[in-house]
Amino acid sequence: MTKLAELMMVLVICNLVNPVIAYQGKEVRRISTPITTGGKIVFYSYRDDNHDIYSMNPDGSNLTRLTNHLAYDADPAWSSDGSKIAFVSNRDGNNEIYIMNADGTNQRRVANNPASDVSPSWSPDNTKIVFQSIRDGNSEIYIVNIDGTGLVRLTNNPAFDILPAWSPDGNKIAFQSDRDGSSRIYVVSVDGINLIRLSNRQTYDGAPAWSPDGSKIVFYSERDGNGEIYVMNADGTNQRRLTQHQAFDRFPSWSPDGIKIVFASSRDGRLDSGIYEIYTMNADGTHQARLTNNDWIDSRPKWGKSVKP
Ligand SMILES: [Ca+2]
Ligand SMILES: [Ca+2]
Ligand SMILES: [Ca+2]
Ligand SMILES: [Ca+2]
Repeated sequence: MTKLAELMMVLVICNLVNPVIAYQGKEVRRISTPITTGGKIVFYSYRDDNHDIYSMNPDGSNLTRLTNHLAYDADPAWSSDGSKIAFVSNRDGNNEIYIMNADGTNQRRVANNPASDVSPSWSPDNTKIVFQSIRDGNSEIYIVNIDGTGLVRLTNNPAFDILPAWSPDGNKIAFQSDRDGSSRIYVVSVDGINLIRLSNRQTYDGAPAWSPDGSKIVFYSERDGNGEIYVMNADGTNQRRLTQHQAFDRFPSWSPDGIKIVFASSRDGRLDSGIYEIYTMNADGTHQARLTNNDWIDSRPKWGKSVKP
């Protein structure tokens, strides 16, 4: 066997069993990363009569409780590199944005304001967080540095401006607003200009989430009579339904490789109970599968990247 063939065999075995292997006294690292659906899914759960943040593998295994506090802990959001999670807690008296490591350690408050601050989403460079707050009298979208400095208000409208999502290219924020009557989805530049409305239905649209390449937005809509997950191009064209169930299907989030979408649904026999479970499906709506199964609310799932060692 030639040296090259021997090396190739080592690399193949290395890819199958272990990312790092010794070859002739030197460390050989894998040369390609296999396609996966990414890292863990983070969500909040009301199990044990207490809102807390949990993570699990994309198949529902390895459930891990990340917060363990008597306060309300919810709205988790992965940093773009999968190393940290932003979340909401009222442990210090009212809803604030907090950050923790992916394993739940080092929980710390980003800012402090007597108003309710919720629904964080990270900038792609992980230096800022966009969130919603009622600190100026009604719900508006704000951006803040993760050390709590540099607060900027992005919207200024008496309507409910909520559920912001930072675009993967860093330039835009998608959000939900009822400023034109019914709730619809808008995109605005991070400097607050170039506001564009992406949906024109009179029914309720909301909860936008970007595809990893920024070309599409997945969202929630009640246009067909009950809450379903829809997808559209990032310019608002080609809107189409992904779920079709009489229960509520909401809060979609794309997997980092773009192949799957995680969402919350009240299907499975609890149609009016408001008991949501976490589900995944392929990005075209096929292969819907339940990940959680209990008598408590599990909701607001977000799919994170694998942290590179
Ligand atoms: Ca809690
Ligand atoms: Ca607050
Ligand atoms: Ca507003
Ligand atoms: Ca439905």
